[in-house]
Amino acid sequence: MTGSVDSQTPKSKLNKFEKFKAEKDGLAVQTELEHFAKIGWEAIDKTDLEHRLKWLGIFFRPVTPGKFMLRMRMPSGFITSEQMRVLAETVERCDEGNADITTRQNLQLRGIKIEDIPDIFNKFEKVGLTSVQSGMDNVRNITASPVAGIDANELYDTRELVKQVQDMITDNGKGNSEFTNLPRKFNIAIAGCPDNSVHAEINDIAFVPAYKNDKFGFNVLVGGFFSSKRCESAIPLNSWVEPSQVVGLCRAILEVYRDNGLRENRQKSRLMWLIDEWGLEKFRLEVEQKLGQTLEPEAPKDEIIWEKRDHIGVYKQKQPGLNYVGLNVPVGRFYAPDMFDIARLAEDYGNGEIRLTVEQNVIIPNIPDSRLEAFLTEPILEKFSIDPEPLTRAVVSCTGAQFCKFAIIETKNRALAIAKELEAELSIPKPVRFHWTGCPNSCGQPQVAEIGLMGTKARKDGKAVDGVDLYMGGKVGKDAQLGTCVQKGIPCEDLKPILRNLLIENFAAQPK
Ligand code: SRM
Ligand code: SF4
Repeated sequence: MTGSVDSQTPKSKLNKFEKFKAEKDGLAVQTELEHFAKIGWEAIDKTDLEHRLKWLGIFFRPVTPGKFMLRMRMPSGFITSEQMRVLAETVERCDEGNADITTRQNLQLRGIKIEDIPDIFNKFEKVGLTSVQSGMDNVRNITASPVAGIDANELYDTRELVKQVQDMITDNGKGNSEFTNLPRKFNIAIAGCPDNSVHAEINDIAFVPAYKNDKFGFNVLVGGFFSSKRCESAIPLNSWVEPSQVVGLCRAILEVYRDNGLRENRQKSRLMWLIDEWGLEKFRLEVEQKLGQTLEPEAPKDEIIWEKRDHIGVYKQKQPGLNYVGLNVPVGRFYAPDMFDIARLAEDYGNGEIRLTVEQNVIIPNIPDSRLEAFLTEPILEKFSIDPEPLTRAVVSCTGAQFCKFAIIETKNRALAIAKELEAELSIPKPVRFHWTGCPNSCGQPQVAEIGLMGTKARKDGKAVDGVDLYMGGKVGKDAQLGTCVQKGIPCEDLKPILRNLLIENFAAQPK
């Protein structure tokens, strides 16, 4: 069955998204781009404009009508200097253009005009970039260790595997209608390192490293997700696979989900809801049937034995004489000159590779020992520090009200400003993972943070004001667990003293 709606849900019960997908597949707008560019955004059919274009990674932004967002695909967060330059040129030609590193190791460009899209896509194709299937009911950017292939401690270099999974899902970036009508969005992560640098636990499918009889493979976790109604950690599928089985297993799980996932209520459509309805055993059996083979029945102990690293600073690579340097990009925000500069650094000092992290930072690898000193004197390191203050270092923020219509509050500027104010008042002995998200969709993952803030409306002096719910206790890396909401409805203007006390009482901060 290709891109089909499950047979159990009667047509009358399908939600409006299912109805418009059944009328015309999202990917169909691929052949209409030239036409859209000619007629301009105001004349585009509303469903095509607001929804179907997202199948190509083109997001209409009601907050900035006419200025679109382009969400790329960057498997493992890898990008070359040549690709970065093309993205920089794209942003440069936009009015107030910028780009954000996302919480899935990816880039989103802003300020794009629909009339420029055909030309932009031609340029993307020439350098091997794609934005296909990056929004709506598709598989999102596939995350993996940002230091795959260069990390002295990695257990498996996941780069090729991640690329193969993306190529399978997108038909090598061309778009693949087999997987463009899932019941909902879908996240995949593949970890090859001992520190779980991908937040495996919050993905619909996660592969985590594990040895069986001295052979390397992955334990498989399924069903992790965040939504405004429910947040769940992924659960073990109780199976172990060899690397060569990963692509096939992803395909089998996606097919089972596509053909059987719940399509009535979008709040109950993510993979975990199907697992709940069926039970894990039936789910596993259905996956085995698609796969045409049984899965190894027991998962060994996994190899996630480290605390999570943030990769900021200078590190020796497994290749003798080479180093990688992680730069802190505050809240992931780039402008065109930053992107050109990062591309130049990657070429002048490394081999042109650039890598992005789920903490919204950037890594330049392959810098020889002999070039390191010169690299560290580059002016851009004043903006993107290799040794930032402890809160700035660990701030992650979703897009928020500047560009997102779901946002209840502004996040990025607020997150940075408050981090800086607290750093001015306190000596904080080590980084505190500090995540901000503008609404309960949790794109900024407050549940994985030590201190997480979720935008809400609060009441102050009888008035509705910008506020946050406070999350604490998120643990990442070894024994990862989700944090929970500990205080609701704090007016943003009252937040600083609360955070100050928390940092003193729970994180050994000292007043300066
Ligand atoms: Fe997200 C919807 C931004 C990671 C859960 N997310 C949105 C939209 C597309 C809504 C919209 O159309 O405005 C946001 C676009 C705003 C904009 O203009 O930038 C948006 N999500 C983001 C990004 C850019 C946040 C960031 O600043 O880094 C991240 C893009 C990742 C990427 O490269 O693809 C992003 N979103 C996440 C994550 C985190 C993750 O994957 O680790 C989550 C929670 C994990 C999960 O999905 O299970 C997340 N986003 C959502 C949801 C809730 C999903 C649900 O099942 O209910 C929505 C709303 C929806 O899909 O209906 C959403
Ligand atoms: Fe928008 Fe909410 Fe996601 Fe932030 S968490 S990007 S405000 S949908």
